[in-house]
Amino acid sequence: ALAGALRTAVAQGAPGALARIDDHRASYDDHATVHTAVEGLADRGAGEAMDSADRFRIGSVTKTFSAVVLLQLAAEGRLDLDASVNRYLPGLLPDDRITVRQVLGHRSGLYDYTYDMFAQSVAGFEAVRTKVFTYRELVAESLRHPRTNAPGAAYSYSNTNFVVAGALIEKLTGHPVRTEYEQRIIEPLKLTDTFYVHPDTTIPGRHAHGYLTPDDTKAALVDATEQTASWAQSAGALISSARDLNTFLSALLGGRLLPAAQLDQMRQWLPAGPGQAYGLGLRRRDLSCGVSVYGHTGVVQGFYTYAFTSAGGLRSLTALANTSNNATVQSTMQATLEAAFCGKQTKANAAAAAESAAAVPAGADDFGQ
Ligand code: REX
Repeated sequence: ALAGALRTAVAQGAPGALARIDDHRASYDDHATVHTAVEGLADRGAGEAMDSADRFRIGSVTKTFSAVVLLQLAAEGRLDLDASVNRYLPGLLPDDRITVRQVLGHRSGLYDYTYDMFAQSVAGFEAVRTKVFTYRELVAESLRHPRTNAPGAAYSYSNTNFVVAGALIEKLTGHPVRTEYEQRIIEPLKLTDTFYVHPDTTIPGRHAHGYLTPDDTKAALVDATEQTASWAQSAGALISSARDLNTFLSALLGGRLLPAAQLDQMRQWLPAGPGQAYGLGLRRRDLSCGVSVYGHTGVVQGFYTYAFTSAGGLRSLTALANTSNNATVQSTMQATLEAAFCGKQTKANAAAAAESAAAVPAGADDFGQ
């Protein structure tokens, strides 16, 4: 089923696709069974096939890394989630009522500046490909628009929130976000494929190229691999691999990155569309078989990422298609979640799913395995 989803994505216009499942039996110390699938090309120019170890731009999966750093700072007593952002960054936001928790849960009402920036997908991308922004410049872009809601009143997904998160990390620690990602997550988990190179434009080592689909679908794909990703920074500029994202999410949901109290805060869910909920920098997807999975999606020019794990982190899936701005491919890639966590639909597992759905009311918190 996983390979079938990747084949469909390539038939629908992605040059290539990859997926990797890490499956632990009873505990993280078990040797994981690894399943991989690949389809199509990593590099159209060189005619190089996709490899499941290829690195790529993970887009908003970066938000989960940023949230982990801030929740560790909360655990250390250096940050109060319910304090005003302006307490730490005086004058950054136009409303003192906006809290850190609202920012991490996309409930601040701060407009997403990327709507304007990428209204025209290719021209918008080329205009920022080599630009370097400060956090304050990106927040200023957002503030040209009215807020989408009063602080805390509604969920409204916005990159601006995680630009604020990056500014908070740098203010509280006195270090660039890169140092905090490295010291708190990348080095302890030995994520040797994970890099924050901003404002450098290249992906180190063997990687998939990313191909942006123009709005005029008859036009040729645009190789968008090389960019500063400065428009995204702490909201979306990390580079990683399927192996590293699986390790990261297994560690997070397995309780090895945050104390229980902060992991619980991260999993305070609010509805975010049908079958979806958002915590703090963490998405929940409720699958057709009654299983819920935890992680994030990512979209940067040329790369669609899905990275999710089971409730206790024992089974993780990362899937990538190396195109973007192609809604058909994006929804096909969602099928990798169904394939990895629900498997082929049979009468037996449909019955098990119904039983599990009856035991856990929809939308209820489901901490633990
Ligand atoms: C920017 C435009 C997309 C992409 C964006 N990405 O906001 C963030 C992210 C970092 O990953 N968010 C997604 C471009 C939603 C997530 O959380 O999964 N689109 C493209 C356009 C549209 O240019 N005109 O598809 O490459």
